[in-house]
Amino acid sequence: MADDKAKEQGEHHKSRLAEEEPSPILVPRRRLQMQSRRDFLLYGVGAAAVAGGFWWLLPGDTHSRVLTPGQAARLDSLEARVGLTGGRKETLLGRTLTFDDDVAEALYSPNRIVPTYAKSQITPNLRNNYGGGTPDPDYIDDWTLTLDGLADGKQRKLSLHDLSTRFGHHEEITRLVCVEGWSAIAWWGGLRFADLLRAFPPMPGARWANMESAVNVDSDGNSDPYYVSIDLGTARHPQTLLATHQEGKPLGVEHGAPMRLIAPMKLGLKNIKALTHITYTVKEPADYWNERGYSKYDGV
Ligand SMILES: Nc1nc2c(c(=O)[nH]1)N[C@H]1C(S)=C(S)[C@@H](COP(=O)(O)O)O[C@H]1N2
Ligand SMILES: [Mo]
Repeated sequence: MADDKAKEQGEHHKSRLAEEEPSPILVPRRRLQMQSRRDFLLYGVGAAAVAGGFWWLLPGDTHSRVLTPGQAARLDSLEARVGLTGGRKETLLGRTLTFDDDVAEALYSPNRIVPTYAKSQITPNLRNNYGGGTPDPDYIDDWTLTLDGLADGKQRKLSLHDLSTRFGHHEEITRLVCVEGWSAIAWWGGLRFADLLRAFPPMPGARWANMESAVNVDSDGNSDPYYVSIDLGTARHPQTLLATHQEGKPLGVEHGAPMRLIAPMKLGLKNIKALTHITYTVKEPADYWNERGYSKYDGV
């Protein structure tokens, strides 16, 4: 099912490329890059942004030929949101502050499968990229995962034992991409976020999972909770794990023991370590790095 979808996306991608042979594609691309708040992030979503930028220069009926109905609908609503119609489309490109995030999100397919790798391709010595300091491992023994924003209105606290006995274990070898300019292939194991969502459904209307690490510390060792959010489509993605293992062993403190998010279709900064709380929300929550000037969509 997911494979078919990926194949279908591939076909669409091909036909889109075929239509994009003409040179005008370069114009919106440069414009998008100039107007981006962070050119280097656009590099990651470049293909989507280029497709999105070129998109508005095509006659309307092309929409239904190169995109899936879902993508076309999301683009239509995006056009409506930023007030783009007919001849004004080109001149208005990029005027919206969150333009790159919006285009990336509109073109995002929740079923796109990211590449996986062989064990021989694993990057040795995965970097510990705690932005502040690595927390004192004392927290691990009493760790629980707290869930809020659930359909039954109750708060749930789950132990590592609850989580690892109740849900199936999945492994994947994927690439972790850091916005600072490095990436690494790493081997993870854990439960699927989708399985947790099925067992403890979010409240009606919820679209986001806000995740927090209450044990995160700054470079002086003082408490500095880390928080990021992902949309529930990304949370339900089959490659999105609540990882408990790395290299076949329980996670070490430096990589987020006892549980971290692995969402390989998102930048490393979304892959929160030492996860302690998940809250489902209707409105998009704030992100630690987004509040400090980075993007919030953060696709790779
Ligand atoms: N709690 C917490 N999670 C975090 C971070 C952090 O500073 N604190 N850094 C993020 C960033 S920027 C990256 S690139 C990845 C790195 O994962 P690693 O340290 O396992 O290589 O963790 C992410 N998760
Ligand atoms: Mo990162």
